[in-house]
Amino acid sequence: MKRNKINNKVAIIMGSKSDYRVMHDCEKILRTLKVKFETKIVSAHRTPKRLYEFASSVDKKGFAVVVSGAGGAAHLSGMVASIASSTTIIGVPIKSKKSGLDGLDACLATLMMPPGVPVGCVAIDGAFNAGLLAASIIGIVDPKVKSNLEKWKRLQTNSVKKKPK
Ligand code: RP5
Repeated sequence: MKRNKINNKVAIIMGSKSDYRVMHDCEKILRTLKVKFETKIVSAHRTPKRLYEFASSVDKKGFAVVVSGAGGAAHLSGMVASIASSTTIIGVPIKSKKSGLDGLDACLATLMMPPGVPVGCVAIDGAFNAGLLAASIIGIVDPKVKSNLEKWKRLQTNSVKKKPK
């Protein structure tokens, strides 16, 4: 299929509404950097048909990156990576209150992908950094996003005082 447009959007997905308290951080930084995004609940275990439909069309809908957050037995990022054709998947392991494993379960499930099915994994509850990473990927094809990210980093650097008092 010949493409006449550049993929420059981010899809933010999460396994449950309860993950939004973390994934909201990704929305915040993408909004700041003026990156286009859409947010959805897609569950690997509870909505497998929705997962398949989402992941199989993500590339042709113009998404360059999927930021995918899930807790517990977090299969979401890996399943999206297994179905999507070329979109980059950044997984956010979420500390689920129900599992009692402090997010280590989701971290290992997101990280330990077999060769050939890559998922980039940020820290537990690291949705903010996932947004920054997504923006840096979009910045490769979108000069405005690249310059917004550069400016944001300069401001961050300038905000660090030299002395503690
Ligand atoms: C995972 O189970 C979700 O990603 C969430 O982190 C966790 C708990 O989900 P809820 O029971 O709060 O819906 O699938």
